[in-house]
Amino acid sequence: MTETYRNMWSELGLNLEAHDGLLGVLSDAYKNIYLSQKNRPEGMKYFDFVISEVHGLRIKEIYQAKKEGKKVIGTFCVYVPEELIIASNGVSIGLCAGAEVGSTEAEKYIPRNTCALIKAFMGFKLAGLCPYVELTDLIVGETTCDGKKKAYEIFNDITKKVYVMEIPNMKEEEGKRLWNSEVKKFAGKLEELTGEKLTVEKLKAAVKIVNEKRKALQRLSDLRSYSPSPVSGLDALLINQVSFYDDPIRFTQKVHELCNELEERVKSGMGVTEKVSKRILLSGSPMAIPNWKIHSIIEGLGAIVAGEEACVGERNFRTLLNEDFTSVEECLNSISERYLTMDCACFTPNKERLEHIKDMVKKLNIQGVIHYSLQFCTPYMIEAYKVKETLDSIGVPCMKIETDYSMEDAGQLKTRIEAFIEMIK
Ligand code: BJ8
Repeated sequence: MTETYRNMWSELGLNLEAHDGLLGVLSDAYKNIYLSQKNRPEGMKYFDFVISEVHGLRIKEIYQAKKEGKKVIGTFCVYVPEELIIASNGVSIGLCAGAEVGSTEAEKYIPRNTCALIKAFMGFKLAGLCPYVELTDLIVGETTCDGKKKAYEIFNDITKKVYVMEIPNMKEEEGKRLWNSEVKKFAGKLEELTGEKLTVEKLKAAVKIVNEKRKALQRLSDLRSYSPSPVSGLDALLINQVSFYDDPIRFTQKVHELCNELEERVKSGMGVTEKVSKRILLSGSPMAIPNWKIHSIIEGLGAIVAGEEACVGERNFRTLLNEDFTSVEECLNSISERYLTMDCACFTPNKERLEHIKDMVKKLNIQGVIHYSLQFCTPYMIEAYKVKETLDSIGVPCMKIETDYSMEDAGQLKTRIEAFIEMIK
């Protein structure tokens, strides 16, 4: 990949030497963690290809779209309505990063004890490693956690293209009104940026595209409820990560192709693991690509991750958007309602999340929950208490871990997770 795309990366202003290093590390990690898995479905070949071209072909496609006049909108949060970006003829790209590279650069601007996800998105940009950031015309931030909202101020000084949506902390009437007006303001911002007037037809087409993507991910999630699971948690996590930057129509088709194969596996009782594998739900902070750390530890110990109660997971596709609107206003109202059904720990109170976790435990036949917080991610670290309390009340074992993107604690985590898995009945 390196030679073919060198000119493009150079045009985008990447630090070629550091970027070569990053691709080398990514490719080695992928071989060790993904390609070494046994009995993978054929349908995963497409996603392997996507990863092998993560800074190649997909960047070329987006670059081409941009040359043809499309605007590229980068996002960091599942509260940013993708439908509006697509309806404005834009390309929506998730910019969260899940690797430690660039942290030293980031720490020149933000404290060392900031969550790894924030350090990574700052670090990727500052170290000249992210072609996606360079392609964006607008970067949409949001007032979720304190770390993100303050980091966006600095990120805007660096990139000059950050727009922030105000997300309420509570879901009372005032909060709903605020969010509704933020959705409308964002729609106006997109119209101004792209020169595309939003119409009912454009919105209907965009809502359908995003709903179809959600339905495909829901289908994949349902198939993971079987034991033995027809697909590994690692592979399902990868698909969810890819959902944030692949072309949505092609992605949906490829997920369905994979699901057709998984259904055949289920019919014949074929799984990626033996029937006895213990079934784990991972719940908590988002796992941005290429953060595969906890899944690889759990599955390396012979258990299976059967679901992710997270933004890179169920939170992103749990709820569809109502398609029966007849005006732009109605559509924007539906968008604002749908997005507020999500249950990020940044909200208070956040009882829905506890109910959703119980639902997932039941639907996916979960035997134990690992609550995962990125270090310094206060909302999830604190909400872990209520998650554990809820799971204790229904007799489901729950273990809390706090970690970051480094592998320094991998040995210690492995020991703790192994003991947890052994203790699960
Ligand atoms: S909806 S989880 S994507 S805000 S940056 S909260 S890890 S300390 S990403 Fe998030 Fe939207 Fe919520 Fe989901 Fe913690 Fe880090 Fe903050 Fe983070």
